[in-house]
Amino acid sequence: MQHLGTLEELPVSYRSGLSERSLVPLWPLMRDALPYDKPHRKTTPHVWRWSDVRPNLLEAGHLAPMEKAERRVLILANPGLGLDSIRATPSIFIGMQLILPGESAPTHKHSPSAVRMVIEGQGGYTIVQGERCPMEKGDLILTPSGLWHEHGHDGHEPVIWMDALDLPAVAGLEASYAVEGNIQNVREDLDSSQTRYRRAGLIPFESLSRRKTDYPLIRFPWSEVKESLKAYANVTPMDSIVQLAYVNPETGQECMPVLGFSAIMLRPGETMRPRRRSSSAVLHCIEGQGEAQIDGVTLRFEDSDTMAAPTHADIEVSNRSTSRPAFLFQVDDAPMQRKLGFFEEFG
Ligand code: 1HN
Repeated sequence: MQHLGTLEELPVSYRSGLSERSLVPLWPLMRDALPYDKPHRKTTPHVWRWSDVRPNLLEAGHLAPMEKAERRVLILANPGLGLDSIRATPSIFIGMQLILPGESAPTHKHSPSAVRMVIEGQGGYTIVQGERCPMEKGDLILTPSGLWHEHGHDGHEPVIWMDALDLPAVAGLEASYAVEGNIQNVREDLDSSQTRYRRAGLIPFESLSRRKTDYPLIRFPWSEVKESLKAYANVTPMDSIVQLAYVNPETGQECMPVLGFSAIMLRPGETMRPRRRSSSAVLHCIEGQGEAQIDGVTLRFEDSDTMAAPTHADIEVSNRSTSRPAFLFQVDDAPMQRKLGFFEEFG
């Protein structure tokens, strides 16, 4: 292996001359910038337990009135990246959001893209660009870059969901900003998952001859996803992973540009060993319990717990129940890595 020169080997006067001119020699930094074989990763395998998150979020309901919060969110900050960096992984922002009966969160739009995965409570809704999306447990609702969105709550108990955003990637490019908006006019018809895109494999005929819309389908109801996973599991051998990707029904490609979303079913007693990937990921347990091994770290999880996996991680996830399936929601940054040309799968 090549031995590269260090900063200390350079004359002090040369180094200070460089600094004064905002110049930096690469060769002492070369192995930091390009480590051999695997990236240096600060992100640590981590689990945020619902039993820790939930009471603190409910307390925020008393401490932070909506007028003072805009969005009442607790951020899942990866300890390896530091609390200030407000990232679950290098590219994924995860927050847990609480909205109380009668409250609303004002209309805005922003350059980062977001999704919501509903965790508990009934009567919540999100309006995305005039489309009213009911929020039931396990529903996935997209609020892509540049689309107006606001939240409301007609029910009687607290509603909580998980927000996943590509904020770290967008903010890293100094491109993150928001615009305030007015209350939206809501279209009368049901959301597109119940009307135009009621069933996989069927799309409005006229969309064959017009330019593809970026976000034809905004809401993916969990009832449909869960049934689809169970049906798929029936024809999938035990050594294969039962995993469905949330895609744009018109293009068949990932439904958002930066982050990818998928749902996994682990049958009773099943262990999945996905190939090692260059992408980082967040795994959220919608239902069930089990144990994950992420780069050798054992993380036990149950309902509504959320885990972070670094890039290039070795991952194994087991359903520890012998009678009930476990359902996981996965967020990863593979779509961005594919577009940038460096996504890899190993082994
Ligand atoms: C945001 O706009 C929402 O619209 C949720 O509900 C979480 C986290 C960071 C930045 C913007 C929302 C967010 C956010």
